[in-house]
Amino acid sequence: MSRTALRICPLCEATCGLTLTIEEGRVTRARGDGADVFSHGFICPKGASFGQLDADPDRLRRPLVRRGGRLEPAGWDEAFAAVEAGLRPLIERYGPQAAAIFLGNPNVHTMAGGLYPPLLLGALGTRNVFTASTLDQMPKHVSSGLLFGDANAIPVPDLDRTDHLLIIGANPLDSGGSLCTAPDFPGRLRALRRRGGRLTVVDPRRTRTAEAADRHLAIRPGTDALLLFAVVQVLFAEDLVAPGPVGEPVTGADEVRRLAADFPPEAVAAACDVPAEEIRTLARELAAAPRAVVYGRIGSTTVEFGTLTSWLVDVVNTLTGNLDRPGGAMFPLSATGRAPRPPRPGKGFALGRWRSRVSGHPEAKGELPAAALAEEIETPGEEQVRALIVIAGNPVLSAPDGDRLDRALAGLDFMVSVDPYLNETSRRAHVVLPPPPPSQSPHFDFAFNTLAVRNQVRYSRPAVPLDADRLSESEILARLVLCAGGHGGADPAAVDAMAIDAALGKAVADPGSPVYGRYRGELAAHLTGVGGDERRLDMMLRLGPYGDGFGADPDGLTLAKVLAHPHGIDLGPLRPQLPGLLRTRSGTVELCPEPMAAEVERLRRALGGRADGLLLLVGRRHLRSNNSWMHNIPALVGGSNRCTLQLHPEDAARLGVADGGLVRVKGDGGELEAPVEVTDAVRTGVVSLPHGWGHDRPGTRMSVAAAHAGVNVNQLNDGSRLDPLSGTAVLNGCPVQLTVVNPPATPS
Ligand SMILES: Nc1nc2c(c(=O)[nH]1)N[C@H]1C(S)=C(S)[C@@H](COP(=O)(O)OP(=O)(O)OC[C@H]3O[C@@H](n4cnc5c(=O)[nH]c(N)nc54)[C@H](O)[C@@H]3O)O[C@H]1N2
Ligand SMILES: Nc1nc2c(c(=O)[nH]1)N[C@H]1C(S)=C(S)[C@@H](COP(=O)(O)OP(=O)(O)OC[C@H]3O[C@@H](n4cnc5c(=O)[nH]c(N)nc54)[C@H](O)[C@@H]3O)O[C@H]1N2
Ligand code: SF4
Ligand SMILES: [Mo]
Repeated sequence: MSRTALRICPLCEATCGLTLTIEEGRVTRARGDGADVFSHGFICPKGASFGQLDADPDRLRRPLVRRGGRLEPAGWDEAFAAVEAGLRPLIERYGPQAAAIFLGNPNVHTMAGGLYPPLLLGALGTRNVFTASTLDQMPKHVSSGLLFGDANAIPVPDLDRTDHLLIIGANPLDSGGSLCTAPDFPGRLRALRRRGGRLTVVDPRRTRTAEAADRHLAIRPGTDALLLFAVVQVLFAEDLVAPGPVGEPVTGADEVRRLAADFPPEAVAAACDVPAEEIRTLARELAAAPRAVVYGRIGSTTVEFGTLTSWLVDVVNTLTGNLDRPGGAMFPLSATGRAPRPPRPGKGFALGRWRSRVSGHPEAKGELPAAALAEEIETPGEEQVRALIVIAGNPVLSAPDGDRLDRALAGLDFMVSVDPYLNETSRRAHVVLPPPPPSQSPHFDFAFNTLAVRNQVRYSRPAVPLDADRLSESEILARLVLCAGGHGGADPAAVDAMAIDAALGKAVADPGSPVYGRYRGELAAHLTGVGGDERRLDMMLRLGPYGDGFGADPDGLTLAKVLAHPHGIDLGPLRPQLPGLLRTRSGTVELCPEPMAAEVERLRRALGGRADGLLLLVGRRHLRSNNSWMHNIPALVGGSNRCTLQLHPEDAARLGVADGGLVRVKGDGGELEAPVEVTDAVRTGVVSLPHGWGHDRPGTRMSVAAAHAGVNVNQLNDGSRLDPLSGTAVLNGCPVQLTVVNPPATPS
């Protein structure tokens, strides 16, 4: 007997709707859901491998608990008892800072990850909060915090309506798009060009996205802030700034003009290795296009000037009149987000409210740099980190200097991992709590709906019933919250009940809320859903911008209504959100925030350029991979080795190495050996090695990945280079030296 079930794909930010074929409780096929209101049937090879990923025999089924040094299968009650017994005495003896948390990328891809980590942080009361964001998009949060007063107000390119898209350091044809949720990115870019629009890609590599563009600028890594400043300079110098950009209150444009004066195209061309005339043309085209937008991703954030570059992206969008305008950079309005309110000054965004203990790194958005986790564990003293909770993270491979972090983890008094795999990080845990596979989990995109190029809402219930010996990830995390607070024996439903009570309490006290003045107990009684997580979703939908307001708008959204539309509900194209969205103290878009002005000094020093001769390392992503955890699926790792060092033919000739030869790569933090792939897809002076590989540590249980181990690029990085305002690790544009181990792999 076979049946089908709908499921939103959790494997990348595109959030495609899938139709799963299910036979005897197993997913045997995954297709794109042609009726999905957002993805219209699109699917990629990762989504098509959903069944294999889901049924991977190496996925853990039962918790593991360390006994006498060995991780052994255990029951759930025993595992949670071990967590409480491991965690609580350390917190009681050494205080809340003794516990740290690391939240990895899949937390933004699971429903539980969107609901419980804030409660866990509350229960722990620690400032030692580390996430994948400081290996990724934190610079964008900081620039949004400074510009708009809200670190989560990230404008996305209005892909379907723009006439000119400038992509900086993103390769959505392989990544699926990021901080821009757009299923079928390739189709949307084709549509842009079909309607006469232009696509420019700035990337040191000729990526598949660059190949699909009208123009590709192979910039020198790490210099995009200079290029964007030159664009700004041209906009002002040639009087191309849109009159009254956005028509909304913007302050600080004159200061930006003064800062940009030092960066005309001729001054930055050599450092960027992009001709001045190209930069000038770019600025003119952006200004001339009826609707244009600049969009930056990993190559614009995990770099030396990440926050500055992220800021300049939106400065250009603002100065060309494209901020908050159809076809420009717009703010999505998610169904579980905050309902719009009338404009008024906000509290603004504060940076560095506290600092890390060892190196004094400033916090950003309540987080400390992931690159500083190892030293916080290693360095003795008051408030040393002794216990660590890792949820859906593999920092031993994803963060700088994994060997050091690996040793640090081994020295912890207690560590728990919530992870389906025994991998490079979870192997160090004292307790591993495995969530169920995606087919047995519900799905709602709390994070990506706030970044989607079209407003819509979709929810998937589990496609397959939860196995009797498993717990949902929501229950696992709720029980962790209880353990962290020393209430391990309590009913996990109490965690959701408390969260609902607190949120409704706030809503009924808010004069702007549709439930103002009502009784929260009465509202809670109206909530539907099979578990606490679904009831919380119902509440968020009903209080959200399209919600029924618990009866105030009978046509509004509820969980029941969303469930009645299994292919989703389209909520229309993005709509302008300014000035109501602003939370700055001035109530304006603060175009020249003080910390940015200070960063410009640092940028000016970079104009001199760096000592040449060194090669600069950048990363890359492959359509069939996803960070560190999809290398255990035969269908996704088959074919030739993908963990190769790409090198331009001229550099290869200079070094005397041929395709397939072996080189030793030396970075600030260490060295490794990798096979060379000679290709003119990377520019001269640049080499590229992907991340997420290096599956050769003992004690893991990922048999396929171990047979395709590759090397860990982050071993080249000692983690000392950070974008200072955001604490984000510099993962791109790092200098490396190559020596040839095995020169020409001449075919014999
Ligand atoms: N050099 C270099 N390094 C990089 C990057 C780069 O471009 N270059 N990119 C950075 C970026 S953008 C990111 S986001 C980070 C990612 O860094 P991490 O989040 O640390 O790494 P992932 O490889 O995504 O690991 C995800 C973990 O979650 C587990 N997992 C998978 N599904 C689930 C689930 O449903 N529930 C739970 N609880 N766990 C699950 C996996 O088994 C794995 O252990 O890496 C960063 N590191
Ligand atoms: N298939 C696949 N999809 C993924 C992932 C994956 O690992 N595999 N990871 C997911 C995650 S966690 C994220 S955050 C997103 C990331 O999504 P993207 O940012 O689109 O992904 P990347 O392919 O890393 O693209 C970054 C590009 O920046 C370029 N670059 C490097 N340095 C510089 C520089 O200094 N300047 C400029 N202009 N460009 C530079 C690189 O050559 C690369 O092409 O992808 C997500 N989707
Ligand atoms: S593009 Fe992303 S969301 Fe869509 S099927 Fe592929 S992995 Fe899944
Ligand atoms: Mo990421």
